[in-house]
Amino acid sequence: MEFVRPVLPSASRAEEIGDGNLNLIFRVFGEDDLSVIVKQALPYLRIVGESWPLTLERARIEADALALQDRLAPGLVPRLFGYDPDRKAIVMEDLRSFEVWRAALNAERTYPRAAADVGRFCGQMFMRTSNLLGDPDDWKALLARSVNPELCAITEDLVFSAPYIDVPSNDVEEHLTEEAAALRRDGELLQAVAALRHQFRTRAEALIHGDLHTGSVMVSPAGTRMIDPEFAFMGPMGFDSGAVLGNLAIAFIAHRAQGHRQFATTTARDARTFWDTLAETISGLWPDDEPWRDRFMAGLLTDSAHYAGAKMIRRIVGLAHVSDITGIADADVRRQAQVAVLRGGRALVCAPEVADIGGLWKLAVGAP
Ligand code: SR1
Ligand code: MG
Repeated sequence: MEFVRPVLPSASRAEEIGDGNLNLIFRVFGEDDLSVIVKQALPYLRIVGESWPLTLERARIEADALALQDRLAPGLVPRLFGYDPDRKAIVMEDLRSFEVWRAALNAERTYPRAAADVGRFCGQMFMRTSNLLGDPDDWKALLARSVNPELCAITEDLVFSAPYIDVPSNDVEEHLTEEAAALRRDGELLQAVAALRHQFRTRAEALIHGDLHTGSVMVSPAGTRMIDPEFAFMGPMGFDSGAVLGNLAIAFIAHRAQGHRQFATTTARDARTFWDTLAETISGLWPDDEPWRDRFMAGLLTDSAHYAGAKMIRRIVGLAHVSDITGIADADVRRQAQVAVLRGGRALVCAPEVADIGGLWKLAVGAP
């Protein structure tokens, strides 16, 4: 409690509130209904246990990323109040009046600002941490201090490798045994995913969030905040935009399977709004002396499609699943949604190129 006192002098009580995959999360209360969040890294992966050790350095990486995001995309991340290097703990703003976007989507609650805010966040971070703007020496310094090998290794494994091999860490529902085996035999898909993994490892385009699924976005009527940037590193921009689009496609497919047609349409609209706002933000920041903006955007769209596909597949046959799908109680309906997510994911990963956001969405969700 002591290390929270400089930020919240009346701190008196802590409550564990997190059920995340990696860390411990506490809400610390003080007087007058004031509170802060403390996020503490454990020396292992929480979802697996002590058998999967993990660097505590991720807390420092997250604190650094939060500070930079707050400067470059103001108002779109929680305020960082402090970082305790001994306890590997971050003290930050309590977003008590917000909810997790994935939970809101599951419950069919609409937040009109969310998709545009996430698009603006991505556009600002992509451009302002790319070497298209600013001092090239600063960019190289950012590259050097943002190396995040252990967390990247988790993504390389859980997104680009494990779902395509038969390993015990995969969590595959029995009714999907055949579909999972078919993925492992699909030569075209295996080649495309291997190329994507290589690109993820080698394309240092910008400081990406690294885990920007709908569970990493907090929403409220008044604003939106991106949380949990512990996977941040200098990587391909399309990995973040693909995460957003892939997770919205999962939400769409889950609602469509359950007969919630109207809300499914809302998630389709969110996907378009996200992309349009991202494109507008990039356009607004694009330097006048770089005559290849359209070419850049076309490449980003195709990359986003590929990464979206990989993110969809990993949530069905990999280790960590998503409540959009696991929350479907009827096994037949759940299976129908799971198969559609796998099909959409494959179509995206294997697409040679994508012409526009409408084309990406059609590949992702198939017949409307
Ligand atoms: C084992 S950690 C599983 C996943 O949780 C995080 O949110 C990342 O998506 C990671 O891959
Ligand atoms: Mg996370």
